[in-house]
Amino acid sequence: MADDERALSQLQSTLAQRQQSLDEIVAAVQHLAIETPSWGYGNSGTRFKVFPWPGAARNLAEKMADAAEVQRVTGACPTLALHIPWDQTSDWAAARRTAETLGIRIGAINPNLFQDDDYRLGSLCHPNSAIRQRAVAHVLDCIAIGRDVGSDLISLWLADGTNYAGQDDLRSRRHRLIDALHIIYAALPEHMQLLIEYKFFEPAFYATDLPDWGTALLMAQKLGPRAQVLVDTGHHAQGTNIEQIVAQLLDEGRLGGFHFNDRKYADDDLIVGSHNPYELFRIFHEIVGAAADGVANASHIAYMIDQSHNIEPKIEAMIQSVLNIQVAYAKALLVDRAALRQAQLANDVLGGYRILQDAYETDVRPLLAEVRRRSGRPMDPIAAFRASGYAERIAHERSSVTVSAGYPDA
Ligand code: PSV
Ligand code: MN
Repeated sequence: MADDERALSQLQSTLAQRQQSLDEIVAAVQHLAIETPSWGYGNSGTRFKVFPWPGAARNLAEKMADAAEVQRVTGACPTLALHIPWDQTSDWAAARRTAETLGIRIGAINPNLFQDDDYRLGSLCHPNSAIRQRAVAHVLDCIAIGRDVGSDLISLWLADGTNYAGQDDLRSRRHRLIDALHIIYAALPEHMQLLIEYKFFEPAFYATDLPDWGTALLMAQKLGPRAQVLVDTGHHAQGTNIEQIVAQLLDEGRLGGFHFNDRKYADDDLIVGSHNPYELFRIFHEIVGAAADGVANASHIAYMIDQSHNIEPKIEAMIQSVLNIQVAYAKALLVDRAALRQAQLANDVLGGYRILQDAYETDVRPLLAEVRRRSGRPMDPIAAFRASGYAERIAHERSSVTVSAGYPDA
């Protein structure tokens, strides 16, 4: 018996003793869909320097091709998020067909309300109504794009805020935001959801208009059930307990989705799970626990990656994020929930902690190998990507023609 098979059958008997099913866990990981961002395939960087990556995608077609490659080796990334106007195109029906031909679909549409000169003092919260109207019109255009491409998600993040106390009236800005969101929500087709993303600072350094999950939740509650909160894991102050936010939003039925990435300091947008894999595990533990308790919201979450790389190879970094997410999710699925409940009921402070540790410390590589075997995907997606020659091919092909990158920093 090979090592992986032996480890898997050992795990299977451990799980059976606890009335957990290996097949169900494998199936759950197989069904975890993770959306990748178009902007993660193009050249990006910091305000100091953008290092061009050989073969980095320069337009929507190339981003779709790269996303399809990630889907090919992982089987976990069937959709691609777009940012408009970075990914603007004149023929959305054709873009939709191209995606489908490549074996993927277009996912969340992200209206870009932070790039134009007009938005220096904000977009939906700008003091001038003409600029607010322009910003609303852009979101309405994005809703129309969503309809054309068959997407059911508008993902809204605002850079709006102020840099100095007294610069603008905080409550007036809030009222402008509420008014604009009402217009946007009213324009959503039945099947579409509005995800509201928050971030505590940057680019605004004094008061961001959507700074935290509480504000985003209040907005969602004012709008209606199809307005949901999006948690970007890089958008909190250091030390914030993100999994507790996740638990609260699940309980309110308002956890719309995630932008996964990791950070050491601020909104670093690094590979998911690269710095704090335990936090990612704890987040999934809350979701898996809520699902086990029958919380409906837990099975309607849009899992998305939002990362952009400075020095990393783009596609490999994306695949690595997907693999790290699968590891954290698989470990969360292994938590012995019946024993955990017992420990909690018995006020056994460290008992509960040890049950989580036991799952976290389990080597899930044989389990994930089984997921890949059953899904017909390569055992080692990064090795498969490297062996495919795709990176070399695009580096060659994409160096021969110059095309606009559709990314602000490029
Ligand atoms: C803002 O920092 C953010 O997280 C939003 O989701 C934007 O759409 C994205 O990054 C742009 O890279
Ligand atoms: Mn984000």
